[in-house]
Amino acid sequence: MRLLCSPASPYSVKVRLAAEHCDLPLELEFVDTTDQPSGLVAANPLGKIPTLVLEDGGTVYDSRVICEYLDRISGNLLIPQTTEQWLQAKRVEALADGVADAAILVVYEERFRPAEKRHEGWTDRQWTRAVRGLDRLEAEVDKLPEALNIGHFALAAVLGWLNFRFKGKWEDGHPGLVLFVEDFGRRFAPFTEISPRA
Ligand SMILES: N[C@@H](CCC(=O)N[C@@H](CS)C(=O)NCC(=O)O)C(=O)O
Repeated sequence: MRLLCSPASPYSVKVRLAAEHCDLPLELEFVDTTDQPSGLVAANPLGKIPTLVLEDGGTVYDSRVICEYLDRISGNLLIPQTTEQWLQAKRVEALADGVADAAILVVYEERFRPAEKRHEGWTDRQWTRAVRGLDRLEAEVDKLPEALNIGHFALAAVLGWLNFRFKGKWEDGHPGLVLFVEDFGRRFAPFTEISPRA
């Protein structure tokens, strides 16, 4: 299986951690989405990463669907099956992805919009949303089970990405999350190599 991805992308990192956990090897193809390369758009009309290309040429996106696919083919190594634990893991994943969705818009505003066209109210709104998500994750982090699941991987991916893009800006009021991401490489060694980077 080939994963179109980027070393900086939080959603790509989530999928790579999940695949490591399931012991499913992925061939990585790093893609720069800026120019919407034709190979990416052919695989995923949305032009987004991560996108998984299967042996038979079939494609899987977005990151949540890819993780569900990895869970299915690994015999449910990622997603708990009891309703209560499933709900907790999927809520943490949705919150972590939602924090990334909001904060990435702040990055894109600066990257893609000329300074005179930027709208501070818009980026403030996104950042406030991201912080509200982090506040809720801070309340949830100690309740996560010992056995790693998709919630842990989504959380580690977004916090690693915040450390990469927003160091010094997200930690206040989130000591439990700071501890979680500092400690995650000891709990799950591949994180040290895979955590978001340029
Ligand atoms: N909901 C998607 C989000 C994917 C996403 O936004 N990926 C970013 C990179 S981190 C991307 O491809 N951006 C390119 C663009 O928006 O043009 C997922 O979970 O996979």
